[in-house]
Amino acid sequence: MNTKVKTPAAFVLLTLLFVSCAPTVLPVVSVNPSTAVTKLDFSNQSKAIYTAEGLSNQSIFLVKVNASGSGIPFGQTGNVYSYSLGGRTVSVAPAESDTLAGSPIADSDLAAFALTDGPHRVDSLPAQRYNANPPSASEVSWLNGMARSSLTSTAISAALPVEGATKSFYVQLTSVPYTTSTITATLRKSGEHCRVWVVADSFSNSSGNDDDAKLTQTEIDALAAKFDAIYPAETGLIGYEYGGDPNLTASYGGKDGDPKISILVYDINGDAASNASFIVYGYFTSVDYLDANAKTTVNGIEYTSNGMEMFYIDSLVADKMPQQIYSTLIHEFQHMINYNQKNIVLNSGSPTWYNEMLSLMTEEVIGTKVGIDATGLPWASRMPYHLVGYSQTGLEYWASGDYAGISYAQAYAFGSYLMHNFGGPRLLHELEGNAYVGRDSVSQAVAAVKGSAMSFADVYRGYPQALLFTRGYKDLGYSYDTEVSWSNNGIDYACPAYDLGAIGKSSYFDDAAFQSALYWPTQNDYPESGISYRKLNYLWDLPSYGVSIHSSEQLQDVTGSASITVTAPTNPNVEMYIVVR
Ligand SMILES: [Ca+2]
Ligand SMILES: [Ca+2]
Ligand SMILES: [Ca+2]
Repeated sequence: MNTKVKTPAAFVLLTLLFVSCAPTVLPVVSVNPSTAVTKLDFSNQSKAIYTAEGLSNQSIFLVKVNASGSGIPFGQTGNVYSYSLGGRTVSVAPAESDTLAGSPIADSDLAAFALTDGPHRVDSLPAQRYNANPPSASEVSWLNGMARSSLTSTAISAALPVEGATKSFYVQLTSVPYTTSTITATLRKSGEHCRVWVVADSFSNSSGNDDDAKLTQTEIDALAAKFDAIYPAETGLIGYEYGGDPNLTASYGGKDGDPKISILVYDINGDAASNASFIVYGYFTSVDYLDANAKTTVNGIEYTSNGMEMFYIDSLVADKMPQQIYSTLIHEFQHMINYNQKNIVLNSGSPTWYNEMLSLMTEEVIGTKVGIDATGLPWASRMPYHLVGYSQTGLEYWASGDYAGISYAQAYAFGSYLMHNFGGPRLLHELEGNAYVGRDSVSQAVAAVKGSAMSFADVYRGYPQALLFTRGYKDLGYSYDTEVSWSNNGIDYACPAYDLGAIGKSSYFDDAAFQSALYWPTQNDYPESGISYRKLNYLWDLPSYGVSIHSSEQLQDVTGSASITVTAPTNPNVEMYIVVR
C-alpha cells in the first residue's frame, strides 16, 4: 500500500512566514576580502539564513567568537538549524552538547588532554605563580628603589667568579608539591654575556650519549655560545633585563653586580631517569631579585632568593634536545626582561597568559634570528596542540600541570597572529616597551603600529580568520602566511610566513578515547593538518576570549549554491560569522 504523506497547509504557511521574516545575508558570488567573512545579524529574530551562490570548490565555516571577559555556557551559544546545498535541504540533527567543559572552564574539563606523546615542555608552576603575583605594597617600595635609586650598591662586583669556581644555589627540587634544596655547582664557562654553572651530577667529559643528563665541556661551550648570540638579538628588540643596560651605570650589573647572566644546569625536579612525560625545561623566578638568602612566602609556598639574574636549565633536556634548550633560554630571558620592564620600571605585574605570550612571540623572532632548528621553533613545538585544543580554553585561562600545553599553544597562536598581522617584530617591541600589561598592552601596541586606535575586542575578532586563512587564502583577511620584518638598533628581525594549514595536528588526535570524549569526528572525515573544526551543530562552551569553528564534510568543497539557517544565540556576547574560503 502506498502512503502519501501530506503536509498540512498551515504548517507550510507558518514555515514560510517564519523563514521569510528572518534576515537573509547574500554575499557576492566570488569570494574576495569583502565577502569572505560575514557577520550574522539576527536583528532580534530567532534565526538567520546565510545564502551564497556560484561557489566553486569552496568551504564554509560557522565561527563563534566571544570577545568579552565572561565565559558563555554552551546552551546560550546558538546553533545550526539546517542547511541547503544545490536547493536540497538537510536537517541538522539535534545539537549535541559539551558534557566535558563546564562554565567557567576548569582544569578538570581538560581531562582528555592528558597527553601521552611526551615529553612536553612546561615552565615551573611555582615559579610561574610567583612571577605572576602582582607586587605587594612593600615590594613596590623596593622595586621603586631598584628602578630609581642612583646610590644602590649594585656597582660591578669587585670579585666576579672565574671558571672553576664553585657556588651554592637554592633550587626547586620538585614542582608539586613544591620542595627546595641547596646544591653546589661549578662555573664551567664564562661567555661574553653568561656564566654557565653545572652541578657535578650533570657534568662528564667522558659522556658518550645524550640520554645520561651529563654535559661535556664541548656541549657547555655550545650552550654559552648560543646564549651569547641570543643576548644582543633579544635585548636589541625588547630591551634589557635589570642591570643589563650599560647606560644605566647605577644599576649596571644588577642584583649581584655581575652584568653576565648566570645559567644553572641541574636536573630540575630530579626526574631525569624517570622518563616523565611532562618536563620542566627551564625556569626564571623573580624571587631571585630579593637579597641573596632572603626568604618570602607567597600563597603558602616559601621561596629563597639567590640574589642574582639567573636561569635554571634542565640537564636532561640540555643533553638530549639542545635546540629546545636554546629556545627555552630565549623564552626565560623574555621573562627576565619582562620583570624589569613591567615590574621594576612600572610597578605592575604581568598576567601569566600575557607574559607567556610574549615569551613565545620572542621564541619565534629570536629563534629565527639565531638559527634554531625548526623543531625548536614554536610553530612546530606548540601549534600542533592548538590545532586540536584551541576551543577548550580562552586566551586568559591558564591550565596547570599536564594541561598547560593547551594554554601555551593558545598564547603562542594568538601572539603569532598579532605579529603576522600588526607589525611583526615591531609589535613585540611595542608590547614589551609600553606602559601597560595584558589586553591594554595589546591594544596600545597595535595602535602604535597602525597609527590609529583599535580595541582589544576588535583585535581579537580577527584572530579566527588567521586560523582559517591559510596559504592560498591569505588575501581574504588575517593570516599567519605573511612575512613581516623590522630593524631596530641596526639589527634585522623577521617573522617568517608559515602555512598553518600544513602543520600536522598533535598525534594524540589519533587517540580513540580523545575523539569520543570530545565528540571528535573520525579522522577520515576531517583534515589531519590545519585547524580542526567542530561538528556543525555541536554546542561548545565559549570561554572568555574564546572561539569555536564549526563545519561539516558536506560544507567542504562546495560548488553551486549553499544556505545555512542558524538559530540565534541567547547570549548577546556571542558573535557569529560565516567564513567562506
Ligand atoms: Ca650526555
Ligand atoms: Ca647580574
Ligand atoms: Ca628534570
